[in-house]
Amino acid sequence: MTKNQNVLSWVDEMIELCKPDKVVWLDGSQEQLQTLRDEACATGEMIKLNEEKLPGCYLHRTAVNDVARVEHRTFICTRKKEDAGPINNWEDPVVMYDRLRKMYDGVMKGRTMYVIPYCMGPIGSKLSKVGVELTDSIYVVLNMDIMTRMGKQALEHLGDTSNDFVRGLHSKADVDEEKRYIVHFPEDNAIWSINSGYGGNVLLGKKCFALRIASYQGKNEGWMAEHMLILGVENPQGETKYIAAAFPSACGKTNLAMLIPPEVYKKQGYKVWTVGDDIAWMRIGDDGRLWAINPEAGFFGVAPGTNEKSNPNALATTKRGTIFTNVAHNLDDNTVWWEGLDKNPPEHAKDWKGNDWNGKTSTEKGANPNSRFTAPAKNCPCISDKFNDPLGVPISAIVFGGRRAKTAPLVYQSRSWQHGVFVGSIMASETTAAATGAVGVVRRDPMAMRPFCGYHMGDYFGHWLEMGKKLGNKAPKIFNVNWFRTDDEGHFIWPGFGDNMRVLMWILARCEDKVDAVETPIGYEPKPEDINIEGLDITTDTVAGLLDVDKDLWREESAGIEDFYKQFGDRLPKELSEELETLKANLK
Ligand code: SAT
Ligand code: MN
Repeated sequence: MTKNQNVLSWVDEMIELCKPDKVVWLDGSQEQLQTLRDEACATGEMIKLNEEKLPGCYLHRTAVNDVARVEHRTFICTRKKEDAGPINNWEDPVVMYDRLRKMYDGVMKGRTMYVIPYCMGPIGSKLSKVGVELTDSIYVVLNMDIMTRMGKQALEHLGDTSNDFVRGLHSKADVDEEKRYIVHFPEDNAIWSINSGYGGNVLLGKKCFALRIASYQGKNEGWMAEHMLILGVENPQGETKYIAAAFPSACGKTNLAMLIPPEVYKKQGYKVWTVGDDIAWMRIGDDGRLWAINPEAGFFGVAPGTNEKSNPNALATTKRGTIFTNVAHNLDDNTVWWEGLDKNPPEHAKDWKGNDWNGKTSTEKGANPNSRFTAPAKNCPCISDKFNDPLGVPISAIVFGGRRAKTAPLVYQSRSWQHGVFVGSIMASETTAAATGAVGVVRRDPMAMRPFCGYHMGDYFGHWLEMGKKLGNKAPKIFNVNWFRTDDEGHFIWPGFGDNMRVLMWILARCEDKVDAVETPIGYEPKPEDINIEGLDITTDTVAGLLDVDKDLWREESAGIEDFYKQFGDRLPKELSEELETLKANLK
């Protein structure tokens, strides 16, 4: 399928190591994929769902011990320890290769090795990059088919001589969590993953390549790989402005990316278009502005809570050609169900573990809280017509956000790019089910990249500052939002979902200099009356409350930031310490 010797000799080397019985190169053809789907159904790896109700859809269950990313078993193996930074797990690459080689030795005996060439980003785009994943899992092959542009086209994009591709090796091995490793060798363009079958650990194009390896490449090559959705807001005159927004996993990126405008905006003719829901690759274009592509071709979205009201576009996207993972299986009509889909759980069902489950009487959950759908972007009713554009889209605003019950206001704007980098660097959020570990604990998650930055986080902040210098006055404006403030009873105050557009409208008005702001100790905020609440049953006073900056809480916050910053030592850019000093002074 290719004459590229770099690819061929590396695949040969890995065959020699893993010793598969058979090797199959994925060409991307429907015939080949259908053969694999049929085979996965025959072995029980996947279940074919109701062809009338969910055409081309399948259900898969992972091992019970294998339902989320494993941050404590994820490594960045740079030659020098300090290059991985204080937040990443590190091991000497020589030691790690040695340890892993022993584990991969003969691991595919009796199995087939699938060779998946794939392209992250539109075929033919200068922003796109190629990877090759070797795996012994058909589930991985079929997910990669949805999430990337895969097959022959990717090898054609790479060409016959290039060596610029990411070498990904994956084996489920025994799915032994004690021996699970998700390992990145950024200096070798390589990812080795073993003993998992869960999405973020094994779909190597996604977090492993498109964030960890790509963030490292971006630093060296002068571009950015970010954990961001990309959406376009089209005004009634037909002009579209694009926003990139970073939120930690399972904090609503997919919902924001696909939002349905509230009636006030819909009736005026506003529309929202989705470019991406998880990852943005951004470069400075010939015009000096920041341009972004979504490197992925599908959505790997959280199923629970997705419904006709919260995200009708995502729901529509999952109606065909979708793989569901760890949701409940409705045996009456061979469809799927998850908590928050509707108020009518099936009585005759299997839960995500495959046990008999009655949704009406059981106290157990039917779907795992981190159950997922893998759905083709082209199914999405609001997919942007720029989705496949090799140039990407120009970004007007960058938005950071997290899940914070108090502290962070509904929205504020940074005073400058430098201050914006500070705002991103101090992001904090309550943890979710997307990674193993306790849920609901506040942790610092700079730019939502804490689990995904492939090098020293201090250098990463430095790279952001560099990009700002290059962008100059063409830099996007930077904002922070928080949809998750709660009242004394713990209820969310802001309605969220589609109504978040009301905040995006203020953000875009700021980018176009069409609305004033008030200066606060933490940055610029809207006047409460400038957030449009027409049609909502909250008042301007509620908005004022949501915008309130509690100086005591922020003084605690700045102490927390100071602590957090300490670990970066002299690799923390001095600009950020200056910003922290300014914040402390403003709070006096
Ligand atoms: O599991 S993934 O890492 O692919 C999804 C996420 O956690 O954002
Ligand atoms: Mn994500």
